[in-house]
Amino acid sequence: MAPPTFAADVLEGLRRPRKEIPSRWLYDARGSRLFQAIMALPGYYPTRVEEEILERHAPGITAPLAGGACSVVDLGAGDGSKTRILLASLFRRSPRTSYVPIDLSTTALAQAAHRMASRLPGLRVSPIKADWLDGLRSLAPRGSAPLLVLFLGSNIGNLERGDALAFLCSLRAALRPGDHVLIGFDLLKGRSTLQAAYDDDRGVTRAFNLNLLARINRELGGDVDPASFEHVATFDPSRPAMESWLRSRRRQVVHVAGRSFRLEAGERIHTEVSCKYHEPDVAAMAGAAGFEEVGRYRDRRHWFVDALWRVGAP
Ligand code: AVJ
Repeated sequence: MAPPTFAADVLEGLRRPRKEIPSRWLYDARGSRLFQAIMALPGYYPTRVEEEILERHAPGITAPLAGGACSVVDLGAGDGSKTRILLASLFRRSPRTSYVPIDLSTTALAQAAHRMASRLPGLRVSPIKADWLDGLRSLAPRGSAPLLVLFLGSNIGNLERGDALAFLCSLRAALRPGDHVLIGFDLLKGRSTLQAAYDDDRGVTRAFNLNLLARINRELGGDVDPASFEHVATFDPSRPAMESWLRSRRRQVVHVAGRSFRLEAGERIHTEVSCKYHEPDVAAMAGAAGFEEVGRYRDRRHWFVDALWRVGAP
C-alpha cells in the first residue's frame, strides 16, 4: 500500500463534511521545533512525569534485557532526553547495546542519532529513515539480539482507540519472542490540567497547530490566511480525549493545490486527538494485542504509565 501523502490527506480531509487533517503532518521541521518547545512548557506535564518514571525505574525496566546484546528501537524519538535515561542505564550494563531510531523525518532522525552518539560514546547507532512499522520489519533478518521497542511520550494517544489496537497488533506481528516494548499511556486526570497542557498561555501550542496551515501554503501552494483561524483545544470526557482544532474566524473560501474549499464562520478542522486512558485499559490493550505485561511503572501522582510488555514464547 502506498504511504499517504500530505497533499492527498489534506485534499481529502478538507472535502469531508467534518473537516480533518491527520496529526502526523504537524511535524515538519518547524512543527518539530515547536513540539520541542511544547515539551519544555511548565504546563505540558507528560514530559516531566515520564522523565520522573524513567529516572526512578530505568534499572528495573531494562533488567530483563541487561547483560547480553540488545537493540533499542526508538519510534518517535522526540528530543531524545527520555531515551537517553534508559539507554544510559542499559549501556552501562550491556556494552553491546545498539540504538536504532526510526523516523520519517530526516531532521528528527539525524538529531536523535547525533545526540545519543555524543552522549554515550561507543554506543552503536543505526538510524532507519522509514515509517515506524516498515522500519521495524526491515530489521527482520537481524541476528539474535532481542529488541526493546520504545513508544514513549503518549504517542499512542494520537491514534483513536481502535486504530491504536490495530497498530499494536501490527507491532506485535513485526516482533519475535523475547522482544520487549516500553509504551507510555497518559492517564485521565482533571480537566483543568489537561486544558492547560493543550492550550498554553504562551501560545506555543497555538503556533504548533497553526503551523499546519503555513505548511499547506508552503508545500501545497495554498492561500490560507493563518490569522483567519484560531487554535481550539477541547476535552471530551466521553472518550476521554483532548482534541485540537483549527476554527475559522469567518466565512471564507481557501485554495489548496488548485482546489477551493468553503468554510463557514466557526467551522472547525480537526487536527489532533490525544486519548487519555484509564489504567485497566493498559493491561487490556496488552492482552488484546498479544503481549504479556511484564511491568507497569507510574509517577508519584499516577498521571502517566509506562508499561513494559514482552512477546512470549510461541
Ligand atoms: C506527541 C502525541 C505525545 O498528544 O500530547 C502536544 C502532541 N499536541 N500538544 C500529545 C501534542 C499538542 C503530543 N504527542
